[in-house]
Amino acid sequence: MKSKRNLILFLLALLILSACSEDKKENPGRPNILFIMADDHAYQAISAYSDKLLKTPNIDRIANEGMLFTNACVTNSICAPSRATILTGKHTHINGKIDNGMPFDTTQVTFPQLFQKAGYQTAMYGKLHFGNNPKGVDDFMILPGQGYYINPKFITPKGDTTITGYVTDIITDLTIEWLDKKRDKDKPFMMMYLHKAPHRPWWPSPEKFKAFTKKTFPEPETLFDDYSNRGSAARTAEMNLLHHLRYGHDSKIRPQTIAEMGGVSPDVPPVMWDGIDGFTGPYGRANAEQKALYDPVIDSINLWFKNNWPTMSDVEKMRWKYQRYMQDYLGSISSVDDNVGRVLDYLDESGLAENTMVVYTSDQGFYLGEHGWFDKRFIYDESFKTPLMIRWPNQITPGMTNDEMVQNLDFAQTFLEAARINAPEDMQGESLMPLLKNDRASWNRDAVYYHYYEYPAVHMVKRHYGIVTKEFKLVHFYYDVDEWELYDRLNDPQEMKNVYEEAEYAGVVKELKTQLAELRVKYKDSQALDQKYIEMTGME
Ligand code: SGN
Ligand code: CA
Repeated sequence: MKSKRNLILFLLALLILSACSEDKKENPGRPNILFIMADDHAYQAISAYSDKLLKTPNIDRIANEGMLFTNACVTNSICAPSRATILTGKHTHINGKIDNGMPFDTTQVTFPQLFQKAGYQTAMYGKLHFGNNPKGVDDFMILPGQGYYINPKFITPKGDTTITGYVTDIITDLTIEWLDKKRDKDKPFMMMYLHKAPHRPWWPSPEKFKAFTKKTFPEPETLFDDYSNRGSAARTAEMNLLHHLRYGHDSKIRPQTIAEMGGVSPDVPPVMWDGIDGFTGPYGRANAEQKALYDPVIDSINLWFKNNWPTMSDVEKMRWKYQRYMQDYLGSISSVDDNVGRVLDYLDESGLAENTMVVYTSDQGFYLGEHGWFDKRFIYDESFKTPLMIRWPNQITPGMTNDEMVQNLDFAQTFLEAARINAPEDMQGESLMPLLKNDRASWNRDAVYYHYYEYPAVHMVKRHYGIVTKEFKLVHFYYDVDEWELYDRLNDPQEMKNVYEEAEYAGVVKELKTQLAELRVKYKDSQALDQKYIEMTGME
């Protein structure tokens, strides 16, 4: 009798349990969000996209266990404006952060504030780039401005602090500590884990510096681009590896050694070798013990440079600079990958992985020698596109790839919908939720809008706006020139030929111009903004 009753109880319990787990699948408790963003991380340097340059097994896990977006892009390819767009879900002409120099209007609604109001625990660790006290976060430790690679300073709610070590490791230690010990575990969390790396001056940890300076990387096909068949903007930009990469700053050659050698740099005036933020920045901040770890490698580079540089041709110099650039840039990313692995392991060990949406992205893409360039800013693919992958167990089918035109503009609404929090009507993106659920029929965007403003400024990329579809890219460089460019993305993926004037594309130009005008109305952008720019910045 008793055993029969026990059996019934057991079956009942089983029924309830299985109903619960069904419910969890269909309608999980509010998910945690872990938003991971690196600074200037090109998709070309993530093996989930291409393993030509670097293996990133940990970052790849997010794509393999979730969804990889191959056409993700930004609205304005520069650091602080991208972050302002991510936080507000609005284009930069609406949130006011049109370039790195403009202040961010902190009275605006940002998505972390909405999470906080909805009962989430929120935190932000790492590089924000602007503002002292980010709103909507229960805890924060952010780098002031660009921050430092070595022994970084942090702004915290309790005041400033400096932590000894390498920035990528430190931001990760702090993130794991918050997840493990500092947050209220009864609430879901929304954590922004924001790396400084691999931003210029591309400063690897001592171990990665040692390992990566032994490697040689394949050159991009367009390393020696002469910018023919394009407009004047590509020719006048100052981000060419041969001409604009600084010797002391970017190549880890000691400034005093260059001075000793005298006149080795026809392109760059000596004064540029010792900016406070460059070589002398990270190296100058290092203590004796840290310097000793870097010195043997730097000394061998110096020796090689001293013996070889004076007799090298421009082609050889370009090749050498490209290799030095990749060694430092990819070495910096390799630490980001190791540290992302630590956080993913923590999520697994703590049992958090199951109900946590993990996002990996960058504030924009970057040139890794394509068109002879470093840096970003242009609407051309390498800087316009940005890596994006999202893992969300039980919600996203693992291993999916998606090629829809999605933007950093969409992140806020996506995270809000995932957490079932209402998004404000005036956010300008689209929630990516239908795509995450593989419901492509509910997604009907076929073109995105882009607008870059920061000019005249470092790297001298002219102001421009444009429309991009999967097939074409139409761009208007409108300031101090009046030039249009059209690229056929499918037939000319490297964007080597502007076909704007070609008769066979006349129909495409006409159609895209109409669509571009509609987008400018939809997103409330207008040429009058030039006037706003002048008023706001005082620059013509
Ligand atoms: C610095 C860098 C530039 C970079 C801008 C903006 N020069 O000025 O190369 O484009 O930041 O970067 S450096 O010599 O000081 O490193 S952003 O990521 O903040 O937009
Ligand atoms: Ca950046």
